[in-house]
Amino acid sequence: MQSILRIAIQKSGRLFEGTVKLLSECGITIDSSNNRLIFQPSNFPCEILFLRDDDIPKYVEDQVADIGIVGENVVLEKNKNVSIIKKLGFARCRLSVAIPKSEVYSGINYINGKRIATSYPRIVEKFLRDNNINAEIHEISGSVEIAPSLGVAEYICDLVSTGNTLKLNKLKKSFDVFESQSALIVNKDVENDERKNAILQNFLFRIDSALKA
Ligand code: PRT
Ligand code: ZN
Repeated sequence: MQSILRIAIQKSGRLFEGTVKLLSECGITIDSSNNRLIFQPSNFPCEILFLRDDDIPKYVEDQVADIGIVGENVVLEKNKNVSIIKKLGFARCRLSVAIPKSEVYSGINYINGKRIATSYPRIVEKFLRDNNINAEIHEISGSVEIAPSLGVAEYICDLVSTGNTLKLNKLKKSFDVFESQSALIVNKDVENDERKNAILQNFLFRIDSALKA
């Protein structure tokens, strides 16, 4: 049987365009036009799985996919048994704590005793622990920016790229918790499969050339 490498990528969203561009620069042409969940490119021995980004670390851990392309923020938050083998440079953002525009920020202890709304409870909890800050985490899965105006939390911790969303919600950044970019994750057993590993090494070589160009 012919070996193929299973690559999990985001089906649609902020990682999609950068992922397809990188794969194309690696000589892997993707046709996602007909809404398939699995696609086999004709020009590389791989299979592309289109998934929600949140599910990618688990799929890679469970060996449903051998490797995946996802944000470091999701890798850290999901805490699955996978390793980041390469940072890919696109979808850069920061996980930042933001406060109402009208407040005067005075250092990270400013958030002591407050409620922080976030979709990244694990990362934020670790940050609070490491910095001896006693704040309450209020987990929400989306539209985190409206939490302060709804009164469910004083502050938020969310991904920021341009800062426009914060501005629109009358918030401002106080400090960064984590810097993120897209990354290639692998299942630790891939290297034990000689044929898959050979395809992975070929893929990594192509990625390096693409990132250098
Ligand atoms: O459907 P699926 O679950 O796959 O996608 P998703 O909606 O969970 O994620 P998506 O597509 O929004 O983001 C995928 C990944 O892109 C994230 O996990 C990050 O690694 C990365 N990324 C880069 C961002 C941003 N920049 C970003 N700005 N993810 C989200 N945002 C959001 C942020 O949450 C906030 O609502 O954009 C808003 C802020 O943007 P600015 O430009 O106004 O600051
Ligand atoms: Zn998601």
